[in-house]
Amino acid sequence: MSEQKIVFHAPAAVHAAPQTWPVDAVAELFDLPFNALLYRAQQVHREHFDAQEIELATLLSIKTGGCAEDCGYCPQAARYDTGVAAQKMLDLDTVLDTARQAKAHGATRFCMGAAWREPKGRDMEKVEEMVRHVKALGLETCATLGMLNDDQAGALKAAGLDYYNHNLDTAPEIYGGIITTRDYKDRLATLERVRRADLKVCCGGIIGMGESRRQRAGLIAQLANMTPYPESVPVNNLVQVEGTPLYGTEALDPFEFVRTIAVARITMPKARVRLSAGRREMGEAIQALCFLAGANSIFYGDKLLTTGNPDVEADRQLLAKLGLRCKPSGA
Ligand code: SAM
Ligand code: DTB
Ligand code: SF4
Repeated sequence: MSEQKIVFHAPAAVHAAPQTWPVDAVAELFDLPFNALLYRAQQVHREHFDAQEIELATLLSIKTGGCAEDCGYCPQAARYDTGVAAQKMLDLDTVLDTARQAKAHGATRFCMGAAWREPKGRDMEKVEEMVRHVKALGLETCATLGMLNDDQAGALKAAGLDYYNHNLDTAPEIYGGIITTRDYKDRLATLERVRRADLKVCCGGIIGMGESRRQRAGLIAQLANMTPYPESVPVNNLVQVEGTPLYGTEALDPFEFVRTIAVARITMPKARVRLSAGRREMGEAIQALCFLAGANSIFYGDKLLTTGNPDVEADRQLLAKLGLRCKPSGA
């Protein structure tokens, strides 16, 4: 019998970047029985972290309100009537006083947020100065200022910035229904520039915006398939603010939020998974489940950017009740 030459035609997908986590595989994790999912998340968590240690990150809004973007969840968008007044940028002393207090209360990371689509030249100099001084206090620095170009990312790195926060927010297929003034690929491009500047990436999203479980899996898959995946993953539960388009969205079952944390932990084993916005509305029991599911960071301080957060004393008591310790500085 003559030898037959068999030619294999590889499907197009074979040539695409390898996907560590196809959406189907992430969706299968979401569908596990709750206890099985939490057990698996706990195993992964304990392989990579001290499960009793929680990172405390304090947020400060250095430039509040008056934003030109149309993010449907955001109280700082100028076009929505939310009662958030536009303010000018905080001065250096105010930022440093807040950072010193945060450090005195045990925070190890300080994140400065601005309600901008992107920073302008004159803003950058001020932010760089803030970063330099906050870093000199011995805190890890993080900033979230909107889209960045390469020069801006490089300048922030040179000033001593450790992390840049820029969220994907949701699954690509529903993004356009939530934000129209910039698109998903703009976000991915900024994240690439952040990586190129050798900054660590803090990137996550918001749960509870009316998305399906499949779409939550889609967001986690996007994050987990970034190479490398983000060092820090904030998982926010939508804080519904009157006047924003997403106000009145049907509230998410809290167990679904816990599941999202567990799936983030399993798919991004070494990331700091932050139980972010929405803790005040969650109650202690759900927060405790989030820690069990592998969350090991929280926003710490009485305020997020414009909305409330549990107060410092309540958080200290919660951590003490659960036998959790704050991550020491430099660890
Ligand atoms: N303006 C910059 C930007 O959008 O990139 C930085 C600040 S912006 C407020 C940072 C992130 O906060 C958003 O990407 C979103 O994930 C989160 N966020 C804003 N409003 C929220 C809300 N009501 N509930 C939960 N998370 C929210
Ligand atoms: C993130 O993922 N969540 C934080 C931080 N990064 C900047 C912001 C939460 C904002 C919640 C609504 C507010 O307080 O305005
Ligand atoms: Fe502006 Fe950021 Fe709020 Fe969007 S999330 S409206 S860009 S402050």
